[in-house]
Parts: sequence; structure tokens; C-alpha cells
Amino acid sequence: MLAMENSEDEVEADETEWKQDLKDSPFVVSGSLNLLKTTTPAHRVILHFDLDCFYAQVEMLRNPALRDVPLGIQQKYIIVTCNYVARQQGVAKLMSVTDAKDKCPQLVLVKGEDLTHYREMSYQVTDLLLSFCPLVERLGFDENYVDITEMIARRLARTPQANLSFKGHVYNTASADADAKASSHPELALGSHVAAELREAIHSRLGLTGCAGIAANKLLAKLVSGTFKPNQQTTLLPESVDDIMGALSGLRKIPGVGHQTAKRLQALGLVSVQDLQLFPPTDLVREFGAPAATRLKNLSLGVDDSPVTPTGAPQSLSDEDSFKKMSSAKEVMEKIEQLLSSLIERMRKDGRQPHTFRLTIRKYSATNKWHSRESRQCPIPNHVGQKISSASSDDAVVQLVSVAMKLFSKMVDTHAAFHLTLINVCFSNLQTRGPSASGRGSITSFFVHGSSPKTHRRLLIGWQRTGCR
Ligand code: TTP
Ligand code: MG
Repeated sequence: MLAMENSEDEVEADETEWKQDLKDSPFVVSGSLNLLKTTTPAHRVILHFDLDCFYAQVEMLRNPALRDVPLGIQQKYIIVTCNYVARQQGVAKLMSVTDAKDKCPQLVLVKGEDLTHYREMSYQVTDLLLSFCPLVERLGFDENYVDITEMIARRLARTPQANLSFKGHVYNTASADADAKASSHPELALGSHVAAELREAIHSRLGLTGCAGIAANKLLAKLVSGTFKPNQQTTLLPESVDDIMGALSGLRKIPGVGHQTAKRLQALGLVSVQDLQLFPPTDLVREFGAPAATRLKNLSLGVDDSPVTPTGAPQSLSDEDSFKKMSSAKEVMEKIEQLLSSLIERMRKDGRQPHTFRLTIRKYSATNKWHSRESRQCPIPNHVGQKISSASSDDAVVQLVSVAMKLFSKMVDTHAAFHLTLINVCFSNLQTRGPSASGRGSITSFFVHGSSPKTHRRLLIGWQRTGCR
């Protein structure tokens, strides 16, 4: 019998694999809100890449006949994305299938619940960027940050200043005026050329188009990258920071300000970005504490010192499914078994051995849908862990289903009525298994070649992405 670790109070944020919210920045606060100390270079050049209609592009690559037709990617009864042909006809991301068909009766639908191909392509893009620069951070499936500060310093040393120009758009600047500004912002001007080269590499080697933002920090690069879509890029100059922050339609549009934070800000009477900019720092500290208050204040002003943190192989692998209602132990067990089968297959391809198993559920709650995830975890004994990463994975499924059901019974009284809307299974504490497995478990080995026959389902309804689009 396995020991169960109690994590009664653990309430998880949305862990959906293809998207991750921005992490908190490691600000160093010294006494007052205005004293932000930083060790980062004064002129950073950060690129943000966001692929165009990502799932739709992957499907169009797999089947070129889809390229010129309006295409929607369907998960359950939602269009999670659609190509730009469909967008021109009024279809939008997260529209219901019914509404999308009303807007565009010729819409071709492809099921997008199996994430295998999207995941593979996503890691190929990151790998390609990594081959140019070591500082690449993934943000979900189709976004990457790249810190090219050092590359730019080297290029700058050998570029005559008189030859500087911008590639692509410059935010709030007419193209006739942009190049005159290049000599005042040589790092960003060169950064725009590097962004264009990387976009071209992604296109020529992988066949994908995307947008890029070029700015002095991650926040601004992300905000500016979607200014012109699709397949375009935009540079943000320091003199336009106030404009871009002022143009945001609300606090939730600031990457890093999540639903909960926005609610707390709203309770303080803050709705617009300008409200937050002008709010007395001491009052903000009282509500959030100094580090979070500093971060919020800085974000509202377009200041973001957070580093681009290279993404290694994932720290955990998980799979989940959501549904309207699950209310019997039998259904729960079948769902867990299904999820575990596909997860174990992925784990086996990864090559590392997981040492912790976590089960997460979401109980139905009409009033508190943001806080309704609960989880329990336990160590995985070595003999089961070894089966996961070896050929005898069927045994592992059986043993882990039993473990999962024990964890489940710690959260749900199966003798009383219950109503679940999500189940997530997760392996973490992943360790390389000795010399023969060396080299696996790296980000590149995570590019799973060949498609898995298993399906990976996600339901993304009711979810709003953090960020500004
Ligand atoms: P996005 O970058 O938001 O969208 P996109 O790449 O499809 O389109 P855009 O050109 O506007 O950038 O999301 C990336 C992928 O994530 C998207 O192709 C499908 C998936 N996705 C979901 O699964 N659920 C969601 O709610 C959203 C918004 C996206
Ligand atoms: Mg995208």
C-alpha cells in the first residue's frame, strides 16, 4: 500500500498543458515601492513569438487541402481556433460550433482534442529557436520568449550605426518616420532584424507563420507582438510604452494579472490600467504585500524585470479531461484508466521515471468555478515507476488506477452524491533512469516523433487566456 501525502488545502490553478500564465517576477524590493533594484542589463532585447492560428496551421500542414478553406478546430462544442480564412468570414476563437456555423456555413471542422501533433510541433519551434539562442522560454504551446541581448551586443559592435533600420512595424510610428529613430534605438532596430530572421527560419524549416514583438522586456514584447496579425512583427520603442499600456482595455489585459488579482483590484475600485498606475502605493501594499504590490505597480507602467528563464524538459507530465457531469465511481475509474493509459505512453517515450503521482479533480460549483480544483498526491514505488517507463505499462495502469482511486476517496465520499467536472492525472518528480537513459528527458527528446494512438483531451470552455490580444 502506498503512503498518501495529504494536501488538503491544495487548490490548483488551471494547469492546462498548452498554456501557462506568466510567472511572478523576481523583483527585489527595498523598503518602498519605488525602489526596484535590478541586475539585468539596461538595454535588454526580448522577442516574443506567437504562432498564427496554431492548431489550424498544424492541421493545414498535415492536410494542405485545408489551407484555402475556412477551417475551425473543434474541442467538444467549441471552436478553440480557426484559420484566417474563417476569421475573415466572422468566425472567432472560442465561438460555439453553432455560432461559427451560423457565421460561416462552409466552415470545415477538424477535431482538435488529440494534442499530439500540436505538442510535437510546439517543441520543434522551441528547439529551432534554441538552435539560434540559448535563452528561450516557452509560454504555452505556441508562444516563446527569446532574450537576444547578448547576440545584439555582438552584432552592434560590427554594424555601422548609419545602416540601421527597422524590419516590420514600429508601434504607433509611421513607417516613413521609423528609420529616423533607428539610430536612437540601435538594439531594438537590430532586434527587429533578428526577429525577422527567426520568423523566416520557422517558416522555411517548419512551414509555420507567426507574429513577433520586439521590446525591452517580456511584458512589452508580448503586448506588442499581436499589434498586426497574422504573420507580422512590431517593435515597441520606449517612448511608446505609455501608449501601449494606456491602450489596454482593462487590468486583465496585462499579462500576469489573473482573474483573482483583477477581482481584488476591482474591490479596491481599480478597473483601468490608469487606475492602477495612479493608485497610492501604500494602499496597494496593504492589500497585496510589498513584493506583489511592486510587481503590479510596475506591470501597470510597462516595467518588467523578469528574466527569460530557459525552459528545460517539462517538470511534470499530465493529462486531463473535463465534462459536464461525472457522478459515479465507475465512470471515474474508467476515465482515470483512459487518461493514465495515454499519459503512461507519453511518459514511456519521455524516458524518465516519475516518482510522484497526483490526482486532481474539479467539483461542480455554480458559485466558485475558479477555486474548485482539489488534488492529492503520493509517491510512486520504484517497482511501479519502472513499469511505467518500460514495456509492461499495462501492469502500471492497473496499479496506478488503484492508487488513484485511493486518492480519489480522500477527496470524495463515493457513498454520497457527487458531481465532478474535471479529472487530471499527473506524473512529477521525473528522474533520469541511469546511464542508458542519458540524453532522454531533455527538451529535444520531448519531441515525440510519430503520433500516439492515444487521445489527449482537454476541454477549455470557460477559460480566458491571460494576455492581450
Ligand atoms: P492562441 O495563440 O490564443 O491562438 P491561435 O494561435 O490559434 O491564433 P492567433 O493567430 O490569434 O495567435 O492559442 C494557441 C492555440 O491554443 C490555439 O491554436 C488553440 C489553443 N487554444 C485552446 O486550446 N483553447 C483556448 O481557449 C485558446 C484561446 C487556444
Ligand atoms: Mg497564436
